[in-house]
Amino acid sequence: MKKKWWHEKTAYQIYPKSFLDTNHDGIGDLRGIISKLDYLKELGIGIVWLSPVYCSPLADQGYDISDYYNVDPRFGTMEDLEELLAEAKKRDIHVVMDLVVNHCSDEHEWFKKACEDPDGKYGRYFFIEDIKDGKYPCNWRSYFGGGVWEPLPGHPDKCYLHLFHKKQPDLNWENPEVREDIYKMICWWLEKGLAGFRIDAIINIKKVLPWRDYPSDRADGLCSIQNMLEDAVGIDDFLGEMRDRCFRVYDAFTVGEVFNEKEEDFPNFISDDGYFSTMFDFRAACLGASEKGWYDLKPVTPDLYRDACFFSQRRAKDIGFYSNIIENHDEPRGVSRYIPEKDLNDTSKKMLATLQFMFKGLPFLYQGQEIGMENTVFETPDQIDDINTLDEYKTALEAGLSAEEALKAVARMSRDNARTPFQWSAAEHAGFTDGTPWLRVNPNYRRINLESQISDPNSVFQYYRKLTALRTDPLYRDCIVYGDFLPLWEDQHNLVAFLRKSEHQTLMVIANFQSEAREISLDQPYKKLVLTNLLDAADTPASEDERKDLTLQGYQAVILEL
Ligand code: TEU
Ligand code: CA
Repeated sequence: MKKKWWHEKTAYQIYPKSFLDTNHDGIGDLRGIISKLDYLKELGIGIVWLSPVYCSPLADQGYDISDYYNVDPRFGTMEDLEELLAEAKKRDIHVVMDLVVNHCSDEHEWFKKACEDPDGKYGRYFFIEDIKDGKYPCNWRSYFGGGVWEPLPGHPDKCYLHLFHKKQPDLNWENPEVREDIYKMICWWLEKGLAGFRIDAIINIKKVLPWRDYPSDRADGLCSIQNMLEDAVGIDDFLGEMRDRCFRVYDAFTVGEVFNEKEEDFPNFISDDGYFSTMFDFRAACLGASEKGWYDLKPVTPDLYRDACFFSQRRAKDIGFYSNIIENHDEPRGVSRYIPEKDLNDTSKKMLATLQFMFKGLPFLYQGQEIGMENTVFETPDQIDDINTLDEYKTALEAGLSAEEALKAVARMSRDNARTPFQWSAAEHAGFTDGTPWLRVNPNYRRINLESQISDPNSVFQYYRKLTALRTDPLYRDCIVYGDFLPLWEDQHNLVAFLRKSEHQTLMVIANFQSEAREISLDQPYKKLVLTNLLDAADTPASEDERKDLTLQGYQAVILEL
């Protein structure tokens, strides 16, 4: 694996709508982000990914783009964005934006023209078909519920394809003109000084053609899109072309949002000559998922969590770098998902953070993770904003759950958990806005907020700062960034332990993923306690015995130099 400038960085995802509002409209904006660049620098961030700020009706919060070349006025102006890029550059922060090209918005010019003339040039930008005898071309279920076909506005005998929401018509990648327009747009942004892109939902660009049905898997008679993804062949041509025409020319940094790639394809995605620089590791995020829907989610145990992370560590090996996450804007808060509620505290939060930073790969924080933000509470269904959650709520009701049960079930997984405004302070609306926030602030903001953590040396925030600093510390950098991953004691219950090993150094990471203390005996006394999440155990003990026979408290994590 060739070394790259970005390997040593820590990355951070901003969900602009919920980051910081500066003009009282209750919606986060680019000026808010600019004002917090120093904060991100202080946290040790070197790469920032902005979720979409392009013009959009916000049906899916910006993942439905109506103009790829402009900033939505709700987020600011193109001048604001240019200023953000320039100010970030001054601080050695590389900015990447979201590349959403599986689909656009139904309010995009292309789609409007397609509706005007389905047989013309722009009709071929989408997948438009005839409705024959009242039947749609195939029985796939959209990710956000219902079928993937929708009657084409103005043409009741025709329909168009949308794998996501009906306001997100899929772009036809088979059409070379579409690809040319997309590449032109990508290069235009890279020319502007963007470091690269996070690439949305990209596995979906290749469809199985001609359209075909698969056996239905729910009472609605439809089938999961998963079926067609397994059958689809030929995505490599598209991804290779995009890399060669765009990313390679500008030496761009790219991170793919890739679910469900085929095992044999993995090296093509993130090896030295891969389609992307890196891709997210979603293996833990997918744990417990059920074909039936969120209401049927299976619990995630510490052992399952470990096994998922270790699987990915082994798989990436020397091939390339995964981007490691514990959450993002599509997931509940990682601390609420992976730690039992009764054990959710600063120590357990720091334990998860330690693991994320000590696995091989690029650590990707999601806004608010660094202060230990938790899932929010939903008292009534009308507090749900997210289209995905609303659909899952409906699915749960249809499956026979009571309204109360359904709400409880979807609350665990709701994407809104991650989308509540950033908790800057204990002031009204958590200091996010002095207007009315677009989404209700998590009621726990007086307990969990940045302001109180900045001044507290033992806070979750200050612990994250230690982790980002460790990653660039000349004493450990080489081992943490490039050291081999070697799993330990996988037969043990509720224990996540491994070595990171470079030519000159071995670090041992042990996380006691349970509330009970546990004893661990090493073969040799370790040399140095590099970091622990326990407040009163920060110094390396003098006695050899204490450095050989360890007692780890509940949720204690240690990084030891051997
Ligand atoms: O997500 C792609 C995706 O596959 C999601 O449907 C994901 O499985 C789901 O959100 C989990 O709950 C990307 C974006 O990250 C997401 O925010 C968008 O809604 C989606 O694409 C459509 O653009
Ligand atoms: Ca605003």
